Amino acid sequence: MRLRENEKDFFNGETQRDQIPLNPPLPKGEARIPPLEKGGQGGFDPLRLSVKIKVLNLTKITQIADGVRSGNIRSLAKAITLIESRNPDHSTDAAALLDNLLPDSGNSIRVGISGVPGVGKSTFIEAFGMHLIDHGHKVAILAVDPSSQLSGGSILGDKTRMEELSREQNAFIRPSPTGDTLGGVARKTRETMLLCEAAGYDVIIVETVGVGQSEITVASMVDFFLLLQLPNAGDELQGIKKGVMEIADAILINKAEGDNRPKAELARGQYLSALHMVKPKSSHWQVPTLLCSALHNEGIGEVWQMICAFSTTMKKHDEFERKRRLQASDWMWALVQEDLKDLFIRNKNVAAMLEQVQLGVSEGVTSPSAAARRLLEAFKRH
Ligand SMILES: Nc1nc2c(ncn2[C@@H]2O[C@H](COP(=O)(O)OP(=O)(O)OP(=O)(O)O)[C@@H](O)[C@H]2O)c(=O)[nH]1
Ligand SMILES: [Mg+2]
Repeated sequence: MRLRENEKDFFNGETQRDQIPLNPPLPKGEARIPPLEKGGQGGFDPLRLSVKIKVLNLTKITQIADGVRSGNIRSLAKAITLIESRNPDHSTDAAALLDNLLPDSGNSIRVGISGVPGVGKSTFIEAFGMHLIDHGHKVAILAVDPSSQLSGGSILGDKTRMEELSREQNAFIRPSPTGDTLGGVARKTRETMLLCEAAGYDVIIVETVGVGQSEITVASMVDFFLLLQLPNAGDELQGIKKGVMEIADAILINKAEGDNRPKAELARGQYLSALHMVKPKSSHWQVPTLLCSALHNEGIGEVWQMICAFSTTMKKHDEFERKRRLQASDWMWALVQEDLKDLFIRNKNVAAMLEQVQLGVSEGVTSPSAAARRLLEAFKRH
């Protein structure tokens, strides 16, 4: 793994001077349980469990956290860079920073937005974001971009389609981080979301392309999931996946202007009847289908009103916080799973036999269950 320039030494050589040992050295071979993060948002590297001693640049962390809390953009950008860093030496600092800011996070509505390429996500976010800013909100736009795994860069959060918004002081647009796995990308986005909340952004938009697992991942980190669709639903409802209908809190048909309007109305009817077949996520929320034209700035205010109505209803029935608590604990388990797998693969007993065992399974010589047992035995021996 090659580290980016800013991942090498986050504190530009000041680390040595300000280092404050947090913990006394451990007896050889003993592991220390890292500090528990309220809300289980992850951030520490389990591979470091066996590392003898943790040093933390507390002064710097406190400075950055204070800067974030006061809404300073440079501090926020610095905090995100630290969170996104792939340098294992930064993971303890990143976790400490998150811990510091966690009590100030959460005061927002988190909105996930998805839809196929070209449906108008960027155009909608530009119009929607401007509407929110006009109404006194501070908006952060983040992205979970599955393609960034391949391209190493972001195609989302593109500032060209969000020209006006990107010039706004009360808007913060952060392109998708790069990562080796979707889980890795989502982990950073989720943590960045908490930083933005601590910085005073009260509407967090998480955008993703409607491809595969990324929608499910985004839905698992937001309060409200909005699915953008095109007006020409047709018989097959654009091949819309049932799974996606199940996670949507609303369907928004974009480009519903001019000649497209009747088609959009027709599509709305089709979605409404399709939605009847889907088990509702909450007995207090009937998933609505709305029409808008992001390009012509029509129907945008209605979307915000609907999200506010959702938030009020969910809070009234105590579902808002309950969902967040569930999401946080699911997230913790997802991180545990991911990190355990990592730990497993890197275990030297496992690594020594992995290739051979895997070959045995693929050639039908060893059964998967026997292979799994052998690997786990080897792991436990360590
Ligand atoms: N007629 C019409 N065109 C729109 C509307 N919204 C977006 N478009 C156009 O549709 C095209 C795609 O819009 P984008 O906002 O880039 O779509 P996107 O979903 O962000 O696309 P990707 O970033 O590729 O996933 C652009 O040419 C927009 O101008 C709308 O409400 N009406
Ligand atoms: Mg776009």
